Amino acid sequence: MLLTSLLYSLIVLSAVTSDSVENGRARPRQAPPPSALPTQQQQPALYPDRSEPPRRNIGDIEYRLTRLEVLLVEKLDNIRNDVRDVTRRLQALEWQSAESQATFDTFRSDISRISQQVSSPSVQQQQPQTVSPQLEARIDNLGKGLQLLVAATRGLTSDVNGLKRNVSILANDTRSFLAFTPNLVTKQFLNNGLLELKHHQVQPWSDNTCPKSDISNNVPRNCREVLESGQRKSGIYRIQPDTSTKPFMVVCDQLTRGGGWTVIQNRFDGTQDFYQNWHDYKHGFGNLGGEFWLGLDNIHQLTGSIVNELLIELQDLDLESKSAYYSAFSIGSEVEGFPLKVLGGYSGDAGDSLLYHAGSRFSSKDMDQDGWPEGSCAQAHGGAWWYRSCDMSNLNGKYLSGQLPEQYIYQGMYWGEFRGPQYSLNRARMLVRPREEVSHPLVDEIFDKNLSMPKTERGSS
Ligand SMILES: [Ca+2]
Repeated sequence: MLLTSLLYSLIVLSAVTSDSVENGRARPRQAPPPSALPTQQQQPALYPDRSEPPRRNIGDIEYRLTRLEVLLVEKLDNIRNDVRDVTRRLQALEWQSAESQATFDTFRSDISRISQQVSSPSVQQQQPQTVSPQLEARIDNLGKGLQLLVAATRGLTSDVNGLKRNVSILANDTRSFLAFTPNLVTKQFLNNGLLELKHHQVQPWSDNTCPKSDISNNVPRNCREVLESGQRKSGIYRIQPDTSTKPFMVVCDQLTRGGGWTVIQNRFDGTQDFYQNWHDYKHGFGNLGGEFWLGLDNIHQLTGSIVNELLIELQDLDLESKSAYYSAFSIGSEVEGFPLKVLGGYSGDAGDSLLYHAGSRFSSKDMDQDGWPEGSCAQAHGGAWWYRSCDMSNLNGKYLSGQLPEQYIYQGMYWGEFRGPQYSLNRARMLVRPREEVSHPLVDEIFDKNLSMPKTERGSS
């Protein structure tokens, strides 16, 4: 019965998707192959009701995703508890079995001793009348006890063997489940799908809700649109994302990796102090022609409603350059704490030192939203970042240049996987760009079945 419940747990888990919960840290996942995707029949709850407004559906899907994640964690805990329970029982049974074997051996030696006494001629001759019935009764009792013991031992042995079999089946199931896990649809993938959905929803509604950007002044929404409009030179441009109430200036990089990048952070000589307060990090600071931080509000406008990719370029004092690329990147709103809400799969040669921060809210020296209850990571490490408790990267840290004394560890503008936390880099640049349209059977299915949005309208504007 125990095994049945465990297998049931595994089956339930197979229907649930989530990031790995190992070490409490999220891991990036590649989008699964189409064959590994659950069919619509397996996950009907993910598809919102066609009659409801799309935005409410997205909220509903997000809510369900969170619930699925919670369910997964609970199920994993249950499985761990069950495995512990089975192991305990197994040990108890083995101990009982050994004890029974010992008792059995004692009985056997008792019987053989008594048998010798009975068969001994001297005993038979000396007390043939009185001893014989007592001994017979005792032998009889011992024999019965022995039979019971043998039966009990056999039962115990078969129980132990059965349990061993169950445990080995469970171990196999767990192994195959873990092997299958990477193929499941991940929460990350669904989040990307949701962001994509939001992106697509903007167009049919823009006539009513966002007429300013598209119709009145025709300002490009991001550097990618600047590039598509024929502006192929890198430089400062005016853009206005759909959700922004007014246009703002940004630096567009139209050369790197095909161009279309909006630079959100740039540091290369230390002239701009980055140890700023919340207000500055929210609105941005510095000089677009030099070192600057674009501002969390603007970064949220750029990445909050369409799927962006993130490119981080780094250089050390030996002028060795490395980069880290993340296939998806989104910053939540101020109300949410400007969290690093979405971070897609990493690639590059700098190493991944940002995934650790995924999901964390942004903290500055005067706004502690980190995961360190006893102190402020921003104050301790001299920066402002999506600190957890605390960091594996700190690109808004102090501009200290090169290898640092022990007491400055974690405080420089560092990237853990590149030169470690005791090395302050020479250059750092962060760029975002709307991603090419995501095409995936699941996303397509969500569009086709629930939005009833003609495909021809999607590519327009
Ligand atoms: Ca804290």
